[in-house]
Amino acid sequence: MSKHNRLVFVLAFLTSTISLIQMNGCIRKEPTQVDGSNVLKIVVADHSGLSMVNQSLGYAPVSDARVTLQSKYYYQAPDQPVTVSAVADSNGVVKFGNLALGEYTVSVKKEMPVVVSESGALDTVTVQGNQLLNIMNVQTIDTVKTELVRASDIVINEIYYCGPKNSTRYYYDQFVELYNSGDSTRYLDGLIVCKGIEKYKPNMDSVDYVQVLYIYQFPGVPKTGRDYPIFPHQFVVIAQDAIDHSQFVNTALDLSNADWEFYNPYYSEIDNPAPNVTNVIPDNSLDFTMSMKHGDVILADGKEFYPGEVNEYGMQYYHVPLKTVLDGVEYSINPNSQKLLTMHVDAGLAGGGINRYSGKSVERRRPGFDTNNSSLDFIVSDHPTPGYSHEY
Ligand SMILES: [Ca+2]
Ligand SMILES: [Ca+2]
Ligand SMILES: [Ca+2]
Ligand SMILES: [Ca+2]
Repeated sequence: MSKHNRLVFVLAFLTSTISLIQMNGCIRKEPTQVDGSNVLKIVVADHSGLSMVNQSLGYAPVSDARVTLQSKYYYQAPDQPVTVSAVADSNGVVKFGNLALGEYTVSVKKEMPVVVSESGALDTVTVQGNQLLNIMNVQTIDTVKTELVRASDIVINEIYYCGPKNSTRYYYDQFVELYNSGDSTRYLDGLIVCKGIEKYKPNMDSVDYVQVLYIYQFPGVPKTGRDYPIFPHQFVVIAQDAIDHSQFVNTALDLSNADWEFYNPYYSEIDNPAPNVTNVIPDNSLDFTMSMKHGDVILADGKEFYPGEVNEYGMQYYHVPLKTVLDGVEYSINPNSQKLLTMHVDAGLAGGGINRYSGKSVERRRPGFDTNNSSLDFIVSDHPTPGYSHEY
C-alpha cells in the first residue's frame, strides 16, 4: 500500500466518524470510505416482531439503528480493518459511498423497548443482524436487506470448566447451564452446544460463521420442534456426565440430578439415566470436555452447520453460521488473552484469574444478563451453582 493510499484511508475513516456525528446533529452526510467509487445502500428491517411493518415499504424499518461496515481486505493499521459506521434513517436506510471493491461484514445493532409485565413496565432488548457481502460491481447501488433478530432468550448462564479442588486431575464434573431469560416458554429441540476452536483466527471478525470443534445436539427438530420446553426463568444443566462425581473425588460435584448430559455414541462411554445432548460428529471421539484455562462455548439453533477446513493436526473444523448463533461465551484465566471467539458473539472474556482445579465457575451477574460482552456480563462464583444462581 502506498503512503498516499494509507493517508486516504485514515482521512476517510475520520470523515466517516465526523459524518456520523453530523448525522446525529441532523446534518445528513454520507460517510465515505477508501478510494473506491461504489455506493452501497443498506435497508435495515426488523424480523424480531418488535417493530410494526410499514405497509407502503413492505417491511418493518429499523430507524436509528447503527450500521457498521468492516472491510475484509483493507486495514488502517495492523489488526484494524477499515470500519465505517452510520445511523439508519426513518425508513431504515443507510447509504455508504466511495467504497472499494471487496468483501465486507455488515453488523447492525439496536436496543428496543419492550413491555415486560402486565403493569406495562418497559425493558429493553437488543436486536441484531450480521451479514457478509461482496461488492462486485462498480458504481451500482446495491440494496442489501439486513434482517434483525431479537437476541436470544435462551442463554448460556454458567460454565463450570476448571475442575474441583483435587490432586488427581479429575475434571469430569464440568457442566454448562442454560437459562431462559424471557417470559415465554422456549424449546431446546435441535439446539446445538459447541466448543469453539482453540486457536486464534485472524479473520474471525470478518466472516459470517464461527468455527467449532465439537457439536452436541439436543434431540428434536431445530426451530420448529416443541418436545423439550425450557420454561420462563428456568435453568437447565447439561453435565459432562450426569453422575455423583463426589464418589470419586470428595470435592467434585453431585450431578446425578442434572437435566441433561453430554453423550458421545462414538466412543464407549456410559449412558447414564439423564437424557442426552449427543455428539453429531463421528470423527470426534471425545466427551464434551472444556479447556480448563481458555475456551469458549457456543449455543446455536442447530438449523445449519457444515464442515469447514481441516487444521494442521488433521482435525476437521465445522462452521456454524452467525445468524444461527443464540449465544456464545469465552472465558480465560488471563483477562488479556487474545480472543478466540468473534466480537460479534462475545466482545469480552469471562473467568479472569480462575485457576485449574480451583472449584470455581463463571456465571452471569444476574440470570440471563447478556450484553454480548462476557467481561461485563459474568462474575466468578466461588462455587458452581448448577440449576440456580449465585444470587439466590
Ligand atoms: Ca458424557
Ligand atoms: Ca444419558
Ligand atoms: Ca450473548
Ligand atoms: Ca447457576
